[in-house]
Amino acid sequence: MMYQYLNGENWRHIFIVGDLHGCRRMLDEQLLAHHFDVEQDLLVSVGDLIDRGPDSPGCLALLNEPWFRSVRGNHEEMALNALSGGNHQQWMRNGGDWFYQLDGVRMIEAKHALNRCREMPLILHLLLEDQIVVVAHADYPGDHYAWGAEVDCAEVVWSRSRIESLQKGRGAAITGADAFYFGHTPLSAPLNAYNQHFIDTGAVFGNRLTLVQVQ
Ligand SMILES: [Mn+2]
Repeated sequence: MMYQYLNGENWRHIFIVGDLHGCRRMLDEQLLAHHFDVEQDLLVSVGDLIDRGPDSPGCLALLNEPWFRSVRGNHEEMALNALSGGNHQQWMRNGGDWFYQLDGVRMIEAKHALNRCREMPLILHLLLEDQIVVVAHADYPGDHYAWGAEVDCAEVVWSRSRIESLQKGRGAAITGADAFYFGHTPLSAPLNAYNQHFIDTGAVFGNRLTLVQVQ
């Protein structure tokens, strides 16, 4: 599934969180600090739940929570490739080593949890009262967004061309939606330019985990 549609009416507050990379405890602290209520609120992740940090299984467990949604990051993509008999080396070299160090039962559990990542959409379309918010891991390729439009999946989870242009002072709004939230590139502070918000603030590298409230 490439696109998933969410209607904000179903929740009180909606937050978007940057790349978790196994930092479950940091997330729980942030949720407390923001008075997140699992009965009424929704948390949306920009993807990369796993790898590099201390608790990838704890972050994968979020996929079982009714108050949680996530798009697919390149780390989920690498894990799914490896589990389908693809490239184990690529995932291991990029922080997937935690999986290979698990003992038998825990590895089987992790495999089940990782398989749930197959259901993750690449793009989340959030319909809020006064705006359309789009969430994807690395980029929405193209200068116009349209629900259901065919886009290059690899670019959605991997591309850094848009943020690199923005960092050089060359950017432009993406039409067709009001705001776009991306992760993927660790920054010292969120980068907000035009209608784009890059919110991976390198939690796993000892910096901060960014949580943004959009409703
Ligand atoms: Mn990434």
